[in-house]
Amino acid sequence: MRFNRRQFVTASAAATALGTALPTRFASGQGAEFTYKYANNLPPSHPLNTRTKEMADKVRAETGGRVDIQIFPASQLGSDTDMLSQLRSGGIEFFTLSGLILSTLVPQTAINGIGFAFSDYDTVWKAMDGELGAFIRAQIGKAGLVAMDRIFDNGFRQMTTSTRPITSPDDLRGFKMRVPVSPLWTSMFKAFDSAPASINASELYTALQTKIVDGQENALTGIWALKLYEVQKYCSMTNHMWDGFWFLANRRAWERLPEDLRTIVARNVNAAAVAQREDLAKMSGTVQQDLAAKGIVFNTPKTDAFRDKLRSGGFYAEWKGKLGDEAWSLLERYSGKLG
Ligand code: X2X
Repeated sequence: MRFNRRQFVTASAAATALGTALPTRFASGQGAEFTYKYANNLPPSHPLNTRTKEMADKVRAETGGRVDIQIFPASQLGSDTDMLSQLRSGGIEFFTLSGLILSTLVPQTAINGIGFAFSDYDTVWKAMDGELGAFIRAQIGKAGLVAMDRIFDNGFRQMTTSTRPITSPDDLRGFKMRVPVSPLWTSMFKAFDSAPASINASELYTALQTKIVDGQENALTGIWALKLYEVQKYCSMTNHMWDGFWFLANRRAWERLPEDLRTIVARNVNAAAVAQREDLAKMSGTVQQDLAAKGIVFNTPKTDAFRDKLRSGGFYAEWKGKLGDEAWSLLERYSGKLG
């Protein structure tokens, strides 16, 4: 069939009129105007996933079904390294990633992981919801990605092993420690004189099970969700760094959303982050007992010696140089003087 121009214009006007008259569709996937993939590295049971699932439901309802966010948890779409590439190319539209791992692309996003910079959550949220977080998000923006305002909690990190408790930095000498793929993590565990191996979360359980490494470090909620108690015996409460997940969007995908839809997504993502932080705070009261019940043996080493080791090894001086004076003084505004 061939249309002349006049008929074509009439036909499309009719289609548009028909389109607006159609009933709102809530069905998942089909029918949504924007079907976006959101991927992450944690199991569905982790509050990061329960809260973002709620977020996706609210976004679907509030946009009248126009935005459908489909969640792919547990590294289903690949490792963090793979997912970061997919986010950049637009293969996935949303991704939550540790700032330390994102630093392979945007170096200054590692800053919140500087050893012993934060001593409590009050300071963490002041910094990350304040000027330090704003500075980091601006750096992310320059790399073609968009970071939502509120960072999700990944927690204060503790060290676990299958061999013996870590009681002092001496126990880390030569120790085969898994670290996520990130220059800061590697540098920190080198400063402890251990033998760090960069392994993505998707390979972590197997790496511990097959003894490629003897230990790893993660927050208690992560150790719980990833079932690392099945392949680890000891947990040493070092609180050596705090880490969070930035909720990232591919910029082109983000800008394809009309502004009113962007507002709905951003508001719900930020609300999910705040709720997820509260979930982790609540879990912190019970997760240690839960892990102990699974056979994990806890100890609480004095952390001064770990911090001294980083200081004497030049770790703080090195990272001040790498991150730059502006970033460093922003961090110290919250952490107090480091190094
Ligand atoms: O890979 C990890 O250890 C994890 C799950 O904590 C992060 O995403 C940084």
